Amino acid sequence: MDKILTAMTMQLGLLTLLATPTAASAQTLYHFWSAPQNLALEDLTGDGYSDVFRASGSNWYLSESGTESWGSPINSHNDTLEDIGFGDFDGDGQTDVFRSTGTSWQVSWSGTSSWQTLNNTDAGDTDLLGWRCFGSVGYVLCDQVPDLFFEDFDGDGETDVFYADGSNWFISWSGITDFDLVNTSGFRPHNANGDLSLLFGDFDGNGTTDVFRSGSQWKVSYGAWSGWSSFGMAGSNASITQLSIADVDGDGESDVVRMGGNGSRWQVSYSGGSSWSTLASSRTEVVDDVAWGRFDRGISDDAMRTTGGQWSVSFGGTTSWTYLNTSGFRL
Ligand SMILES: [Ca+2]
Ligand SMILES: [Ca+2]
Ligand SMILES: [Ca+2]
Ligand SMILES: [Ca+2]
Repeated sequence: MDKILTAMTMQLGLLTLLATPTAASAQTLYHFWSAPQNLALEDLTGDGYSDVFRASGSNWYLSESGTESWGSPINSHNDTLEDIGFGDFDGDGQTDVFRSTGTSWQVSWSGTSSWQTLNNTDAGDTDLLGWRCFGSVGYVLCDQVPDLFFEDFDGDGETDVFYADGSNWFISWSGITDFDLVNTSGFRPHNANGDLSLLFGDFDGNGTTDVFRSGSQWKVSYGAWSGWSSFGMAGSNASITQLSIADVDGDGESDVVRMGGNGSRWQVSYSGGSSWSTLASSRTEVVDDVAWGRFDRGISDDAMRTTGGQWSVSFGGTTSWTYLNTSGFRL
């Protein structure tokens, strides 16, 4: 996710309370986070196909399986993709929608219910977005970045909530428990400068989500509780922003896909352990141009793109682009 989408300069005002300028004369630049994509691919209906979710600012809409028309709104919430997260917190196979009010976490079951309280503990006090502020000459730069991440770290089929405070990693199991301290690490999904620095995937295929670090030697924290392990992992000089995590061969282990910065092609490192091989040639889309979902009964993740008033899919990221739907709404 790109950290900077909107830049606003604000003089001393209300929002200054959110940051700590390094000097009284320093000007503070705020980069407010906005979702990198305007559509989300989530299985809210629980049939195994990804649905395309859109939030208009007053309503939520769903294109079932990405092939159906939008139809009537599934809900009348005004929360947009900047304000919400996705996970299956009750493990019924239907993705639910999450938000934080700042004092509690709330869930809209399958995206169709009213907001219900999920968590009122100290965990629930944590917000979806946080600030990273750092000094430059004459300026303090503040980037707003996601602070909560939604993955299944114990493999029970219920999505858990991950939070890193710069010293420790915490997980709220199924989003309903208080934060459990699971690891001691200064790494955060976005670092002190607000740059993306961690990704998530299941690289050993045991059903628990692992935490991934890029670099010349990739490293993984299994289940977010183990120390960093480089055993069996490859590495690359590719920027983490050129990497996307998906299971393109459907073996249950997450693969690392490189999009951009290496010619017009996509490359793959299977399970993050093999050296690069070509996944698709003549492929110019970069990470933010695509989203991964499931659009057929195959076992691999499929890439979706939105260009020219049309949605199309590359099955397993390898096939040529195949028509999915006609829509002017873009990722
Ligand atoms: Ca659910
Ligand atoms: Ca879980
Ligand atoms: Ca795992
Ligand atoms: Ca795989």
